[in-house]
Amino acid sequence: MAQIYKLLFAGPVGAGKTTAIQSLSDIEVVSTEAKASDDVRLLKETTTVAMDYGLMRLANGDQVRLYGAPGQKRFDFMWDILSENALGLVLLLNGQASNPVADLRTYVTALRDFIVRTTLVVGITHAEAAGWQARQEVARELVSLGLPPTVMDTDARSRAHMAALVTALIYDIDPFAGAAS
Ligand SMILES: Nc1nc2c(ncn2[C@@H]2O[C@H](COP(=O)(O)OP(=O)(O)OP(=O)(O)O)[C@@H](O)[C@H]2O)c(=O)[nH]1
Ligand SMILES: [Mg+2]
Repeated sequence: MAQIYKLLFAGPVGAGKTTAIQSLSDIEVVSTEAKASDDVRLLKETTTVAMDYGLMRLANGDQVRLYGAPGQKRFDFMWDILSENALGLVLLLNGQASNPVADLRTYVTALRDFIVRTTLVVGITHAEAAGWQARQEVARELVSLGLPPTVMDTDARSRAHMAALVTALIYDIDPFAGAAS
């Protein structure tokens, strides 16, 4: 029988959550972009204020519902709402940010209950100029947090990269996904 998976994308402002969902979705993405104010203005023109929604249709008929959270801390009440019934978390971290490991800790702390109940993969975005150190440091931190060190260097604009992340997550949730049934 066809499965429906619900996944949450989270991470700091500008990490590429909205971009990732646009790369993956087979339907037009529902977004809530608004003009950024104050400190976020320095980083980007617009920011997600409530959620992104997209849908992937897999070849075997399964559907993956993709929810993107706002990066801004002041919308963190949405993180809990969007994680409800989700089967896993794709955490995107900007590899060129000043401290990706601190960003990892922030999100793992905020979403700890959800992560422990479900599963987590981490994509280092903006990785093309970030080098491998960010990935290595994030992998090390995941181990010390007692979490699986599933972390990849990615570009959120690449459908192939984002599909690799989602596939890793889905196989972790259901090792038989895609098998003939
Ligand atoms: N060079 C590069 N640019 C990227 C990458 N991922 C995203 N971008 C760009 O970064 C910008 C911000 O991406 P968004 O998808 O809006 O970021 P977000 O995580 O949704 O941010 P908020 O909604 O504000 O929290 C966009 O212009 C993207 O095209 C990447 O891996 N490499
Ligand atoms: Mg966004």
